[in-house]
Amino acid sequence: MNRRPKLLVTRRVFPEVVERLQPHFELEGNADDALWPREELLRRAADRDALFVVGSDRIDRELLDACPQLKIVATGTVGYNHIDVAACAERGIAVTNTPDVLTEATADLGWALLMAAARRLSETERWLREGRWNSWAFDQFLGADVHGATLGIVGMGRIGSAIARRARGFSMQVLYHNRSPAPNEAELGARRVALDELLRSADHVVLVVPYTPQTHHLIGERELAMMKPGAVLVNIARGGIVDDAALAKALRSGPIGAAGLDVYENEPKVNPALLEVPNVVLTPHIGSATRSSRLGMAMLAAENLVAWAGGQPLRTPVSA
Ligand code: 8YV
Repeated sequence: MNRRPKLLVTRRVFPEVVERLQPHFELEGNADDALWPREELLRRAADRDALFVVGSDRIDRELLDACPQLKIVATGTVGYNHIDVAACAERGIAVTNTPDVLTEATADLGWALLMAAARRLSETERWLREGRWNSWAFDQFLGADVHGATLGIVGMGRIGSAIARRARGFSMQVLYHNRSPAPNEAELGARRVALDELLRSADHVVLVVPYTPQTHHLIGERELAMMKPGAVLVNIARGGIVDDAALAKALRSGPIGAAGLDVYENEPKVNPALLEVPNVVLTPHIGSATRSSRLGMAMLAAENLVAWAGGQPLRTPVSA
């Protein structure tokens, strides 16, 4: 290619990331961070060699058909369930993601949600702000212990491992469910069990598996019914792994005690039934939202694109 390749960056990115990309590409960005309707994305992407996308951009066969020149899709996220990787591979289109740079920040948020849900932080703060705090009582707002409890981690990848490491500081037993044994299980002091056993034995459960057809509604009515009385469920992975309607029901009728959610089935819409239950802490998909982490993600996507433009090996390719 004699000309600079054409790149579309679908969302506003940090100025230093634009600077990194600019010399290598004919760049179209989205400085206003406008939410483009699907047709606009298809239209803007149509003549592009490269795309820098995020989780809300669906990269499917329809989009690929509309982009005959496309050679690389770099997503500024670690999850890539929004990309049809097999369809990209068939067409020789490379795909890259952003592992590692968000691991610790996302594990921190998982931990924050666990603590907040177990100790009823959102619920009690709302109550305090409403001016309802008149007296103290021994049995007021009793929550669940986190320290010394058994933690169940579903998905023992990078983020699962980072959560398990934190659990040691809270003297917790760690169970995990994963397709294959984690190579670091001895170091983490974690024991691999079947999902049903994990749900029955863990005091608290954190979900960190990728979203795939196999993990769709992995946690539904049946699984929620198996959980321990008062247990906390945290989802920092993807909406759709939990059946949100079933969860809202279980939060009302038990046995689980509370939940902490960062992701939802129809993001950014939240199931109204979840908004009505007091014992759930809700955050708007902020797992990776620290400056260092988000800058790291955007820069890693840019580094992949620059490597591609220079004919160098990709930094973090995704394989079909
Ligand atoms: C992103 C995430 O913030 O990287 C991922 O897969 O879920 C988050 O870190 C989000 O996907 C932005 O689209």
